[in-house]
Amino acid sequence: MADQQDVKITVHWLNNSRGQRIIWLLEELKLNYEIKTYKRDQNFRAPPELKKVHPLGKSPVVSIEAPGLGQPLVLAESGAIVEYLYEHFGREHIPQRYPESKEGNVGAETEAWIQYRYFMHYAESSLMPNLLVSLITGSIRTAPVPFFIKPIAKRIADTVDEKYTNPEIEMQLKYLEETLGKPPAGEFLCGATVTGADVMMIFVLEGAIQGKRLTEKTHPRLYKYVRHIQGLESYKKAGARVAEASGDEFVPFSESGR
Ligand SMILES: N[C@@H](CCC(=O)N[C@@H](CS)C(=O)NCC(=O)O)C(=O)O
Repeated sequence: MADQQDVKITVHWLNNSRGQRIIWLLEELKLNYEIKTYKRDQNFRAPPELKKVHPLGKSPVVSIEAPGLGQPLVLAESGAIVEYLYEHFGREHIPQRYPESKEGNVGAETEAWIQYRYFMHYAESSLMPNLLVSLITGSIRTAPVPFFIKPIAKRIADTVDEKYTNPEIEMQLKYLEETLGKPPAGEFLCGATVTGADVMMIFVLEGAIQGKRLTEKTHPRLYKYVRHIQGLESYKKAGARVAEASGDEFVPFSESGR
């Protein structure tokens, strides 16, 4: 495993974004890093400068400078960044994949590793898209359209939510609530320590709290889990670092109002 000496990590962080995942992870791994901040415009989009770092102009993006590299290595997509950082600087925090003497056997993977791999992908591929649909239907309802269009727009948004978004989000949160209540989950999703699965899931669950889909009453385990993570020293330090870098008070995504 690499130690960080001579490796410079820069996180391109956008306010109210998945970029916070990476800052939390870097604090968990106790790595040194710099933050370059970007501010969303009035349409909640990233500013064009982010496209100079990566063509899609999304956050998070991480650039890594290391001896022997002519150009910084630019990594995008939070799951890919999380995996890269763990593989180089935190391999011991990835759940063990195989039990002793079963190395490489199909189906012999540990429950913790299977859960870890699953949630690394699930966060962005299954839960997040539904919260995004919910955001879109919400903005259709409040769109500045002529008054005679408003009831039609509302009807379309309500139908999408009734037929798809609401039951889908409810089903997934119920599943997560149950998953957190049994092994291999423990204090965290894959057991007793933070893994990439938690790093990926926290932002999405914070989004569900913000959208009032997840409350202490409806999903007590999930709610407690989010608040527990938000109380960790590493999470608080991550908040303090972005506050310092951005000049704005850090507000967790769950309470950010957007
Ligand atoms: N699946 C990507 C999503 C990246 C993404 O969409 N980031 C949002 C912030 S959470 C963004 O940059 N939005 C601004 C924009 O698209 O203009 C990831 O996990 O990194």
